[in-house]
Amino acid sequence: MTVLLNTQTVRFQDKAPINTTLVSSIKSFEYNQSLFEGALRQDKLEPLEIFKSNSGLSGVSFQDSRIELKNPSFNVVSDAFPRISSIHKGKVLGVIPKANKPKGKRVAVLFSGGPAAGGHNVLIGICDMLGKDNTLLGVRSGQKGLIRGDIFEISTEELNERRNGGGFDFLGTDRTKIKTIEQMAHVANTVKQHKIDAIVIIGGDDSNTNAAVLAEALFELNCAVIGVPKTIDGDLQVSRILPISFGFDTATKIYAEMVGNIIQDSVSSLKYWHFIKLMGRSASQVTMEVALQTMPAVALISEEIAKNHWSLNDIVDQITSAVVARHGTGVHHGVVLIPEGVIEFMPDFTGLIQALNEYLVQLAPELKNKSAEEKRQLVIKALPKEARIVFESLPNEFAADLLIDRDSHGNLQVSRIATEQLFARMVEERLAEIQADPSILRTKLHVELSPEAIGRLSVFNFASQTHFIGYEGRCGAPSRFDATFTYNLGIVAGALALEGKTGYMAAITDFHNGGRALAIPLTGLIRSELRDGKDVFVIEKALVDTDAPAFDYFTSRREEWAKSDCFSSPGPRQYWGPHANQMPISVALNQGYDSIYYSLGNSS
Ligand code: FBP
Repeated sequence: MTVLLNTQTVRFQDKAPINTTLVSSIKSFEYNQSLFEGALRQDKLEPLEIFKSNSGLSGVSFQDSRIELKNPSFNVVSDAFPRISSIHKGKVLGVIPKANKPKGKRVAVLFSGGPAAGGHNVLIGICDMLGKDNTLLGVRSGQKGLIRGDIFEISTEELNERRNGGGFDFLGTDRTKIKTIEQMAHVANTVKQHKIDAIVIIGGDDSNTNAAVLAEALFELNCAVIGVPKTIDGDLQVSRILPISFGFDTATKIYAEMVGNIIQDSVSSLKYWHFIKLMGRSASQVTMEVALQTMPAVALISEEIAKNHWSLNDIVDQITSAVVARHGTGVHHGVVLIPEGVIEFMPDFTGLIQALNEYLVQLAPELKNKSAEEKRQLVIKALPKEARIVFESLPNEFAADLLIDRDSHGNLQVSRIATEQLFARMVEERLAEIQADPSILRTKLHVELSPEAIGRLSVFNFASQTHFIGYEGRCGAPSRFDATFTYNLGIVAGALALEGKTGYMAAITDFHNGGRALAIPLTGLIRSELRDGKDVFVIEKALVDTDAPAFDYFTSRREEWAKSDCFSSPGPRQYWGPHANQMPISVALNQGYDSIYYSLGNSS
């Protein structure tokens, strides 16, 4: 017998008139002003003690902090950046208050690269430091806007509407890199036309490298260029002087909330293994932090994979071992965290990706307008033997993912590679192999199971769900940490601009101890790398340090996390209440702090 469910539309016969008071409060949410956002707009931003004065923010001057950066590329960098290098001399600057601020300066600001939470507070920090006697200009659409001269004057009112708000929507952002002489000439024109004294570039490692290039090029025009460290990836860090970039805390808190919810679902539904890829580009900083916050069954760390030369098959075996071991104790669910850039770190893929990067440029005209399969065949023919073997062993859809266009910096767009699906599928296949031949367990996976457990495994129906969590975390409202951090980064950047200090990146450190403002010379961070016989300048990405305390702690706990469901669900980020001042766990561990609560300014 088939039972059909009758459905009906519930009708309000005695429809009440819409309440006008209710309507006006709902309408007030339009244009991004939810109740939550409205409350955030009212929240005060706290400057570090050193910037406080009776009338607005105190002016500051920059002085030698006695911290010196040793750059192994010193000679090459000095030759390429002679003007700014001769001023920087590798010295990190600290700040001291001074009575008066310069007047009449015009400072332009732009966002560059992917969005990160807190960008608007950087603008507020700059604006507050400039005060009424100077002018803040906004550049639309990143460095592209600088080339086009797409610039407008920013008002305090416009900024206040975005206080503590997420996103980069006020100015927009993009990934244009200023590299040609022609582009540089356009920028010089913009500087002259708008009488710009300083440009603040809010960006990641590539954008800050570009900031140094601009600082050198605009030196004669007396236009200072200043960087602000932004990226959710957490790969722009400088040991004790810049523990983290802004945006990382908010993104990892959002991801940790989502992962915590998924783990909670998995221990409730009792049937799925969830494979979750987390954004963060090459470095596994994001995955490490989310793992420390949520304690999943498995978390892959790309840097460890590279260090141990683990191949794709090794990793599949490791995950399968965890699945089998948990199955042996009656647990048929779990969560695997996968860093976005993991494939770049597997030795069998490194050569393939390098070869593909090269051939995709060389073969570009031939590949144009070809179908996916035609492209695959052309690439197979061009690849050297070892890379070809790996490429041909991949499922078709995954191989096609590897052929997508590179970004403007020539990077593989790892966010578009479906590694979470690849791992889920390969673990399923490996389990099927084991079910067909249980001796693999001992010979390949080195797992000993009782005959009874093997019997149960033979009827195990492995079910997986895959997720990619990334864009969800870049534009949320900044966590309390990021809100305060970004405001103060803006203040430092504003002060650097007023003082005409060119080629520096604003930094805040000592999060546990009131905060300390610093200015890092970009020429101390830039390294030269030989690529295709040419010197290329880069700020090296800060990857997960497998000798650092955060990684040590992670490895000391992960077996426990794999065995049992001792997970943690951190919930939404806190804005008010006792735990609003939590900073990233990996930062607290690596910096050697004694608490996970930060104190910046008066916030404690
Ligand atoms: P930035 O390094 O510019 O901050 O960008 C970070 C990031 O969010 C990465 O984690 C991710 O791989 C990439 O941007 C995605 O870029 P896009 O926004 O161009 O899709």
